Amino acid sequence: MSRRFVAAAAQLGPIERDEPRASVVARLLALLETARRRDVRFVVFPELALTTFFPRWWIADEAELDRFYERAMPNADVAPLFAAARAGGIGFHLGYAELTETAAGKIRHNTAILVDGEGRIGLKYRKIHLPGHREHEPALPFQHLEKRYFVRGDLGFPVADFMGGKAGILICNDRRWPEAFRSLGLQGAEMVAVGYNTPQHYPRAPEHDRLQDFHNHLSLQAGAYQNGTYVIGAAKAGFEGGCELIGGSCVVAPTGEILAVAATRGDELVAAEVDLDRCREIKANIFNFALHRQPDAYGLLTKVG
Ligand code: CDV
Repeated sequence: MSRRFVAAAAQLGPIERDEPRASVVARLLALLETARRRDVRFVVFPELALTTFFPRWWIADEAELDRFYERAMPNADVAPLFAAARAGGIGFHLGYAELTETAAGKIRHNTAILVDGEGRIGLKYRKIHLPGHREHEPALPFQHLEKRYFVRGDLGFPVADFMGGKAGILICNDRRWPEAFRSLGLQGAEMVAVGYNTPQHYPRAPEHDRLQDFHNHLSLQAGAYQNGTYVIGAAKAGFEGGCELIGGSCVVAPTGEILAVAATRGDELVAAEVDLDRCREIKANIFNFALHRQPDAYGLLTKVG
């Protein structure tokens, strides 16, 4: 498989709380069709791409909460997406809420997968950095209950052979943590998919509202450059459930340069050519880990407590 192809972030505009899966999947299919027409081989959909960003609401009714989770992947709702990707030979990244039934009860993860052009799941990741809070905080303009609705991912930061190179996944808040990106970089990642739902307004530090787009690109670009990898960041954007989400979906080169960026906060395909061999420009030089890293001096990074 060629290591040179067109990749794209498939930004989504708002998904309202009552929007049925079938309608969301139809939107994903429309983006996939645009990708096919533009000869795109790999498409990155956002974090929790099948539903609204439900952690913004306190949901006391368990049946109502369960409605936002997938119990199997693929399943009947997303089967048309897998079929279209297979028909077009297009790989994709999909974020979704995952529910696993165990003898001990329900386990909930914020999950994302990479699916190859033949419709096979090649990598699964469960979000490790879960932001927000566990309890209802009615004084806030909206909740961020990821710490309540998900448990920490238990799959580490895996990388897989994918699309002729090595690929990994981070989910939203993970992108702000250099250790998360470096964990993928240390395994040779050449392409990292990052889906996100980032509110424009951060109630605990509103002075940073004007910086949300800057901090998004700062994190994605630094992660790309410091690890010599392409990064494809896909937002859920726009006014969703009364909350404004940033856009800025982009494709970032291993040099840290943004190759393409969204012009809207709606459904939009943001495509750029990637050449995975270009990762070597960074990996073999300024960030040649074997030659220049000093891990024995970094003990504090893994000290617990
Ligand atoms: N979905 C997220 O992880 N959102 C966080 C917000 C809450 C700060 C983010 O890091 O963008």
